[in-house]
Amino acid sequence: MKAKEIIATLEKKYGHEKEYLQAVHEVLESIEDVYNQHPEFEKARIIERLVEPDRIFTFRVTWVDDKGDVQVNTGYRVQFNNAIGPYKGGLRFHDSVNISILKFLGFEQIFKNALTSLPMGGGKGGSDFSPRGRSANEIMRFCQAFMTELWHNIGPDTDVPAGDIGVGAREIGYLYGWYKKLAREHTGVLTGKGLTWGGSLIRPEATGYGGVYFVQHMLQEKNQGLKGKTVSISGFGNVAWGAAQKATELGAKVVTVSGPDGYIYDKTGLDEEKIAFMLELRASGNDIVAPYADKFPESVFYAGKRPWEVKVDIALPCATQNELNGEDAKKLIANGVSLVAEISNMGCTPEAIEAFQKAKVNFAPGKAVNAGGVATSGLEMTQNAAHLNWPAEEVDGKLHQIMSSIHQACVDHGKQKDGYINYVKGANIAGFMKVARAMLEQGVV
Ligand code: 2IT
Repeated sequence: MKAKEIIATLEKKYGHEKEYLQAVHEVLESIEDVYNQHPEFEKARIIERLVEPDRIFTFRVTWVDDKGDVQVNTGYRVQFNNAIGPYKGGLRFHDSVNISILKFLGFEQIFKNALTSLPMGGGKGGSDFSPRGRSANEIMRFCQAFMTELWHNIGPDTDVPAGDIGVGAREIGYLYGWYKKLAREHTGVLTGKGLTWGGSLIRPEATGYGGVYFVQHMLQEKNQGLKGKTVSISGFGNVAWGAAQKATELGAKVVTVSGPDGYIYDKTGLDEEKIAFMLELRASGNDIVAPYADKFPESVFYAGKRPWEVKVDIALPCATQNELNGEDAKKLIANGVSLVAEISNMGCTPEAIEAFQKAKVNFAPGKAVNAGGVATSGLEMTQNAAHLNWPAEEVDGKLHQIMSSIHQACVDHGKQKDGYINYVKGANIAGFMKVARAMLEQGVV
């Protein structure tokens, strides 16, 4: 395989899909050497098959808003690869959603899911509908219209969607209710369900918790710990709050949160009361953060800015793709950052990653760091299939184990001669090898 040639072919075909090309580029660059040591991969055209989704569904979603006006959105499901298990991955509801973003997310999901060691393939879906500013009734009608189109293409052994940006417990509830009505089956077809109807304890906080457990391992590798470290976090959605809570619990000081309106710098650090305030603000349908500074006068709100200009030991992007660019990386490095871990998917641009690696900053990519979310979805699937519920300690214990084994896989495949751990390379190689071998064993399909 020549990574450059494959990328050139994809650029010709999908030149406008920049996030998808970015994600493919990163993986191919990492695995090229290992791939070329396996002529059987080349013979079976593993990489050409892997970069193209198995299939993509696109559908119109029509619904009526509270004013009685008809609204039209586009829905998608990308079934990317099911070599090691049913397609698995979230649904994103946000006005920025397009096919490039969902293909990048679906592609990343293949390797992330492989890293969890659980039997899950890669998929992703969503819509250009944004729940922000919509009433609960509007969201319900949208979810029902969306599921009317999607339901016959998913199933507990076929494709199991979950949440992502804009899809939390409320949306999963509406989607599940409508699936159940259409399929006449109460089955584990979605994850992130409510606790009384098949959901798993720890799933809501799992992405953030898992991310912080991964960071603990990165620190341990250098004989360090989280205690006393200052941490900047971006966002305050499904992912950031779990990260903020766990990092705080383990003795770190989280000094930023952010939203579409700007960021908050709180030099005294988040605590339980502040996290509860942010969760309430979110539950009211707001993802802005400015009210935090009104409530807690020791903090400052910076309108329209991102938190990467703050001097910290650890930076954790938790919001969305490409939210930390080369310039941000330079600022963090100049301010002496020692560890950056993406909890968002592809949170850093290629320029930012290159800058961190050049400066030997301990850096790890989303597909390893945030895999605890989908791993706990996998644990929810196991509980559903066995018709039982595990206690929180059992789920959390398994999550710990999984994050530790992902970290070890990254070290095994990414440790360089000088001792620097290239987690990007490690994660990509470990995830890829598992999927490639499964594809090879299953023949040309
Ligand atoms: O990006 C992700 O891994 C998720 N949004 C979670 C996917 C899942 O199926 O739990």
